[in-house]
Amino acid sequence: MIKSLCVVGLGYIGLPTAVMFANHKLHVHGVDINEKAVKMIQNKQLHIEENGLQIRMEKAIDDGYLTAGIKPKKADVFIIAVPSPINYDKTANLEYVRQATAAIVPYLEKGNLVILESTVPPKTVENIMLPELMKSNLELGTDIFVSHSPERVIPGRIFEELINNDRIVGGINEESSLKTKELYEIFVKGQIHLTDATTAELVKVMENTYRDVNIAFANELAKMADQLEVNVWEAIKFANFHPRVNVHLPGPGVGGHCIAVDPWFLVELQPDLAKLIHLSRDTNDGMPSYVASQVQRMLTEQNAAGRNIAVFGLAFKGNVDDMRESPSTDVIEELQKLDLEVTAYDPHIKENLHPTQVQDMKQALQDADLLIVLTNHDEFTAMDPAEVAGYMRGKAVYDTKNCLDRSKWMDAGFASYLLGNSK
Ligand code: SAJ
Repeated sequence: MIKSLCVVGLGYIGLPTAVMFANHKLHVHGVDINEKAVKMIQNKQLHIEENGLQIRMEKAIDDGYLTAGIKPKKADVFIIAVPSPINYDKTANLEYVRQATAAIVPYLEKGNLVILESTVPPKTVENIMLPELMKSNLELGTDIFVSHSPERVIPGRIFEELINNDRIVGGINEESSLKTKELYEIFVKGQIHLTDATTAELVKVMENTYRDVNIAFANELAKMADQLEVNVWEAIKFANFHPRVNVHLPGPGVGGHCIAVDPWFLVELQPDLAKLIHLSRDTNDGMPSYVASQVQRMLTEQNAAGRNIAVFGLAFKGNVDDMRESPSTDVIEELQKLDLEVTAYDPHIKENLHPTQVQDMKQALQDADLLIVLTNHDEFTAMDPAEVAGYMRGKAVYDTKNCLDRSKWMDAGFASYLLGNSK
């Protein structure tokens, strides 16, 4: 019977997972090296935003099922949910995973289960975790059990997806898989599929890579459609009516800490084989420069009075407050390389996290010769073109997410451009 849990890493995945188990009456101790985050949690404050997290965390703490600290404690089960980013040279940084594994070794006892939830390159459990766990002098697979069960939730809907998504469990042996399944069955309503650790590692990375390759395909089609003067959004919509076709959507690039990162794990592991994957990464990473070159073309076409660009959208996708790996940062850099003057605005990023950022929409639009929309926030879709026109110098708008109603903008006198439609 599992009674206690130690969760290492209290970020976007670890904290909701810890809270979820605590809400199901398991005694959970959460651990993080970030002392400020730990203090905040101890005071029932959140250091990350997630729907439903505040109320669930308060209940877990008030009921006495959740504690937080900077050091692990003995428990029946250890879950590791730490970051696994890429370095500047696109190689995997597995230091957090190694350090978190090393940190729990002194607390391990016979019968314990250790689960890695972080997304990692195939063979990480085998090559990084197991050598650390062996230092406990406990027999792997008989004294202690080990598995990889990658998180697959989307920020904003974490609790819903934690409960309802299917889960992959890859143990180092069958007993490890079965014990992990028993744990997640406490709250998971989706199916739990059992496999080995390396397969589970590949499955998770494969899912995000599938999306990246598919988006690269859509981006390539968008560039082709620009030249063909076809509306790619309409073409994709029609193609997707076919029962076996699911083309994703183009955009100014791919952001976030998952889809723009995980394919590199495969490229690093098998560079001679992961050719399509590498090309897709390069295609998506090339979108900011393509978008900037289009802006340049539009300014010339419009005989623009100046070179001021209002950039709307700094978050990596619509309706989130997360700027990690956002393509907007790259678009701005590319615009600046063309000697364009950028003022950026994002109603979801409430602190100025970018040097070009202002908090006021009117200020961002002041004297702008062109407005470019990079993120499909609801606030942008709802903008009134007549009001926007009142603040700008030029009347040109470039929508890279197909989130504006073009006829409304044209009625308000705008030259309305759309990525993947040339015009
Ligand atoms: N994007 C496009 N075109 C599309 C879809 C997305 O350009 O058709 C862009 C978005 O604008 C954004 C980026 O891709 O910049 C990534 O956004 P996303 O919504 O596709 O994914 P994430 O990064 O928020 O979450 C993904 C999810 N993975 C899959 O859907 C396969 C999530 O389930 C994972 O748990 C998460 O990665 C993770 O943690 O790995």
